[in-house]
Amino acid sequence: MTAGDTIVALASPPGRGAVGIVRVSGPEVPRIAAAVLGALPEPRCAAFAAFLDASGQSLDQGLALFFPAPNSFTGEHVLELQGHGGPVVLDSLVRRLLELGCRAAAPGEFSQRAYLNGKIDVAQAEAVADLIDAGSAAAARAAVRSLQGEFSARVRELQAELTGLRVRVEAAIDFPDEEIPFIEDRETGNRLTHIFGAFESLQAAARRGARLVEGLTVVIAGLPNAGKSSLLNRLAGDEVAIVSDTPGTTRDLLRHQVLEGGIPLHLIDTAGLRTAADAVEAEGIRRARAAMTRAARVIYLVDDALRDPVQTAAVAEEVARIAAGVPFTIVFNKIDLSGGRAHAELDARPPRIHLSAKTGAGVELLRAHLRTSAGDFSADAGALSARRRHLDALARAHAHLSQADSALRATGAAELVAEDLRLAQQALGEITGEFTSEDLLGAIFGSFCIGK
Ligand SMILES: Nc1nc2c(ncn2[C@@H]2O[C@H](COP(=O)(O)OP(=O)(O)O)[C@@H](O)[C@H]2O)c(=O)[nH]1
Ligand SMILES: [Mg+2]
Repeated sequence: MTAGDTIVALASPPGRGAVGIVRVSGPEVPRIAAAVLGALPEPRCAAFAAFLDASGQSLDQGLALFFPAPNSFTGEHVLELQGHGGPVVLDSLVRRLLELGCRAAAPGEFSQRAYLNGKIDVAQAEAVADLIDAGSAAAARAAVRSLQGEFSARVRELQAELTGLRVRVEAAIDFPDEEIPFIEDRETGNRLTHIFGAFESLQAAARRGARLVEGLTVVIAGLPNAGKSSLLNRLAGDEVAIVSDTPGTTRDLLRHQVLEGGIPLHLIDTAGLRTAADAVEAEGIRRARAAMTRAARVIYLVDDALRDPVQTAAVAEEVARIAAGVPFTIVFNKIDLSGGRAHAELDARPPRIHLSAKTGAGVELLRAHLRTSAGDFSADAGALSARRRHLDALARAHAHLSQADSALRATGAAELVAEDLRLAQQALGEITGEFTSEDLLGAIFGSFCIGK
């Protein structure tokens, strides 16, 4: 249990509600409970009581719950008061608790104490925040999985396997003359291969989870006047972008978020890709290309009414230019002018969709295509809620593993292998908080809301 002060905060959202909850945590809870309730309630039993001010007058009445340390969310003594959910009533209750010696909790301080007392690790604390902020049912399920420790458990399994391997490798360093664990034997390589496999499946699950939370960036690109801004407006269901038949109208990146199948899609409309008329347009085109390389999908728009060779060449050039691994969809727009039929060729490489941004014909085909391709990772199969921070740590650990692997193959130098394995393990430890710096912890918990 942390010997510290006793903190108080409103645990329910501010504003009016049927019930408002005030949470108190810390060593002074028994004294404070006795003062505000007249007596300390039985552990873990709901007690109906009046909440008293300094002169013994009732501020409110409601339920009181006492969770003695260490069996509470924070691991400290916790008191929960459930009163009527009016801002004035709750404010006077919180002020009474401050008067009794509590301190107002900082953002995320309850979770931070839970972490310090070994109740949850950092990844689980983050999952609490992600669950509260979940924007879709799939994101919420992923957060619950991480909260229940699935993500942390898989990180720890990997840690344990790395430890086993390090023991072997370090024995080879410490007892070079002994016949025991020989670094270059097949067993070491096998274990490393096995760890790689486990690693990649965890990375994939974390990546899917991060996408559920962060959403996907879909960039709309193409030649000027192809109808990119019209398509953005159509998908947004709103006049987000200026549509004009003057080429070069859109110069800056324009962003708009929509939900498709519960996944946030960040649509980006870009400047038309052509030889720029001026410096501003050139910068717009540079930004458009940069956005394309980072996109989860690029929608490349072509004017179906203009079946000219320039356009065909431009498409081929962009397909070649785009970063490998960025999925690409070609959309043939303006079928109302060309007389084309709204349809999708999803098996083509890249997939093609024929539509009209102006009339809306075929736009549902594009929406469905975006939903399915987003669904590839949102299918929720084992997605674990994860953040950028986790993905970065996993990527660093993976890089160290690869280095260990090549050191093993190339030189068999046990010292190099050992050091990379140690660094891989340390990067993994950052996820659960084992090797996380104080500053990083402060930043993580500080981003939570008060009362959490
Ligand atoms: N007939 C027809 N015109 C369209 C369609 N989509 C866009 N346009 C027109 O094409 C011109 C350029 O559209 P805009 O969305 O500004 O293209 P951008 O330069 O790619 O952003 C405008 O005059 C639009 O009204 C479409 O599906 N059918
Ligand atoms: Mg435009």
